[in-house]
Amino acid sequence: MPNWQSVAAGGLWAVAATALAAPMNYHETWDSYGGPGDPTFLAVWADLDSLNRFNLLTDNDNAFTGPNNLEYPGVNQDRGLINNLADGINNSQATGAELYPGQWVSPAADSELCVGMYLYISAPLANRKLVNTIIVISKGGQNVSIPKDATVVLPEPIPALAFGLINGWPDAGGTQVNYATPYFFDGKQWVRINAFATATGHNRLWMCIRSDGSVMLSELKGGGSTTGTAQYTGGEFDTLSLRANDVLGWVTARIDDVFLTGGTIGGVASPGACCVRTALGGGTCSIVASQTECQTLSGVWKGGGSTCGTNNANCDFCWPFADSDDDGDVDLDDFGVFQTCFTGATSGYLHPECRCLDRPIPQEGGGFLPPDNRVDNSDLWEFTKCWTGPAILLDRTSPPPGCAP
Ligand SMILES: [Ca+2]
Ligand SMILES: [Ca+2]
Ligand SMILES: [Ca+2]
Ligand SMILES: [Ca+2]
Repeated sequence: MPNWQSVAAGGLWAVAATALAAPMNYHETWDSYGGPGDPTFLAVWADLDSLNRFNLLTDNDNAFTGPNNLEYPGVNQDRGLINNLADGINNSQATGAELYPGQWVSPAADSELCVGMYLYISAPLANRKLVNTIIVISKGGQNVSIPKDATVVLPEPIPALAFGLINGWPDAGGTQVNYATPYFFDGKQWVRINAFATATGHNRLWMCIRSDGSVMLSELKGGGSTTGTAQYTGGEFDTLSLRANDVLGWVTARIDDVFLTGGTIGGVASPGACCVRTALGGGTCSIVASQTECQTLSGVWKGGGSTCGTNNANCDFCWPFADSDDDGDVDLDDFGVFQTCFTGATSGYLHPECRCLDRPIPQEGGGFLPPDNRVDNSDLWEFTKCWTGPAILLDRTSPPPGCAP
């Protein structure tokens, strides 16, 4: 005979759907900054690994959006900038971007995450081999440097993907031959893109990442795209960075219209209600920091921003009714609970918790009548439809046919 007070909490709770915000729409044109020393500019785009900074160029030539763009000035130096999205992208000019401070973004199956930039290269083809310019999206501030050797393959993927013009590498014979070839960093290595080339003047480079690991790489100015495969597929990107170098210091590169769009936004724990069943029909509700914390309590997460309601009305401590002892399965122990509640044709519950076992009554023509205030053969039939047997977990999100857990 089960003891109502000692029925253990536990079992595998179904994971509630995570509420998703609108897709990311971040767009940096540099135009709102007052000049190279603007504290806002310095704060949003911080120094990268103590590298020299890109210049913030206050002019409006070359068909960039005015009045500013970012310039690699053609010096023999590594230069870079980093935008820690986790600290907020609230200084961008993007409409709505300030809605997502402290977030990360991930590609979603039905919403690819795209990152890109406008890239202007001053040099003619013969000198374009000298400059390297990349955009990096990464997790946890992971850095991707511009290596001296394109053949390096990391043993494990690092949480970063990058795309850009990388031409300052010698071929196997020591000669620099890659005059205009974009490269893609897939998390483990740099992959040469042969499907299209960059041009002197304006280029528009896009990298669109999907949750299945496929990555579309495009140059939209001259036209051309190809598909790559990411070795890092973990998403949760929180950092955007830009790097450039030039092996001789001859080539000016300019960057504008950096964007980050699409994907799935998440990462900031939004407190919500967590319902922990301690016995059939009863339990506790508390506001916890995250879905993860609720799962560690073996509770049912009601979603970010949810509340417990008056007298925990937002919790359904009857669910799933058939697993009365909350051990995940529906077996004879649960049937024992059912027996203690069985009233037959007599109205009224033998214990208050027995209301959980009084189920809606299916009708022949479809539909249900409401529970009838007694636990009888009709309820037994509903119970048996959820039967799994000992130690076989009831899949609460995909229960056995006819079972309404
Ligand atoms: Ca601009
Ligand atoms: Ca059970
Ligand atoms: Ca009934
Ligand atoms: Ca059991």
